[in-house]
Amino acid sequence: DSVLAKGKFRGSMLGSLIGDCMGAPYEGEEFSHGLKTMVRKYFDKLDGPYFSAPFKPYTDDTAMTKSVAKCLIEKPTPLDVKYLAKLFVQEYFLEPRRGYGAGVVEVFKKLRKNKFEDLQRPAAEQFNGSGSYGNGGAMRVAPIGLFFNGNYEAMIEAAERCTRITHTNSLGVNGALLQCIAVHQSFQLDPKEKLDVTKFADELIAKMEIIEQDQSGIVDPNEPTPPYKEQLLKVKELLSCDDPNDPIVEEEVIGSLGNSIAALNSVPTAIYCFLRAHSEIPGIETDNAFRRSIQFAVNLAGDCDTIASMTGAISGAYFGDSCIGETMKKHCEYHEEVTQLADKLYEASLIK
Ligand code: F2R
Ligand code: MG
Ligand code: MG
Ligand code: MG
Repeated sequence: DSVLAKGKFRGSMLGSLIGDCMGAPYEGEEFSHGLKTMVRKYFDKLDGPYFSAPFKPYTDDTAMTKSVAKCLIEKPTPLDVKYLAKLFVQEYFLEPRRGYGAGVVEVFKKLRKNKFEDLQRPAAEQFNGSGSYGNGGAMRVAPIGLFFNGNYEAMIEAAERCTRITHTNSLGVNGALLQCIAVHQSFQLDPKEKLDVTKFADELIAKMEIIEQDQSGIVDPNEPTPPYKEQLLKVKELLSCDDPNDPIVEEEVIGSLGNSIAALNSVPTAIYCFLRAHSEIPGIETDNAFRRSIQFAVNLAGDCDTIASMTGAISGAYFGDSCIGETMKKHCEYHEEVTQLADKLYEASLIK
């Protein structure tokens, strides 16, 4: 049991690192069949024997995830948001060229200027006061989904407080909550039992229904379906109509769910990649469902470092680290440190 849990912490943390490193070279590209072929060659090579090559560098996704894990390890509960904000800012000014979002840098500068006395205002002022709806909250949330297993309420509260340091738009916040819940659900499942993908999606829908209702107050039957619930219904729809003779292709996923930096158009996409990879995908020759999920996410292009990173976090929390190919792992910058962080996070989660 503890071996399984420890492997799941490593799997999820390494999965998010690998997705980031593997997707980063293609971030911002448009989907094309040429790109998909390039991605296939790249994954095939990294599934073979070890060869020496420069590291694939990680980006802001991993830089911020590291800080969240560090904060939970050093100052377990309740989440110390002031300390976490300092870690984010410190990390940014140490290595500003990790591909951070264009807006979030403003938050870091304001936090540093106000000496972390006001943690709320800088994020709230973003985008003329509407707050960021980017996926920056979701991309770093996995450690929280792992750490708080067994305490759902505390997990949701910590994920929301972690996100609000930089993102206050309800789409940015709820996207982070959805990603956190997906990691948490995966963590709790036994990878030896066959995954019921419809049930997994239904459980996410039920939880998001409560979260999205809380904000709008009373439910009016004439109200439109709330945004995340609507996206998750599309995830189910895509999963259910996947006919092996006419498989769902990348263009359909991009057209239906999206592949952008908006949390609404990337978190449900990552969940789809994880669930879809439980069956074979044409053009991805592997028996390894973990690899399949990340490769499919990278194929989507667009914000594929982040979508693949979020997919890897969910997949790794389900399968554990035993599913991760050694060569692929060893080509990612910081993989040893991430393994150590995952182990420390696991230890901290036992004594919280
Ligand atoms: N920033 C990137 N990729 C761009 C290119 C990087 C390049 N490779 C390089 O090296 O320079 N990737 C990273 O950013 C995403 C996470 O972003 P985050 O943390 O959410 O940042 P931000 O700035 O808050 O939001 C991102 C953009 O979304 C738009 N946006 C958000 N809310 C908005 C609103 N209310 N109104 C209008 N626009 C809004 C803005 O364009 C923001 O800049 C990840 O992909 C990560 O990998
Ligand atoms: Mg990035
Ligand atoms: Mg089709
Ligand atoms: Mg990205």
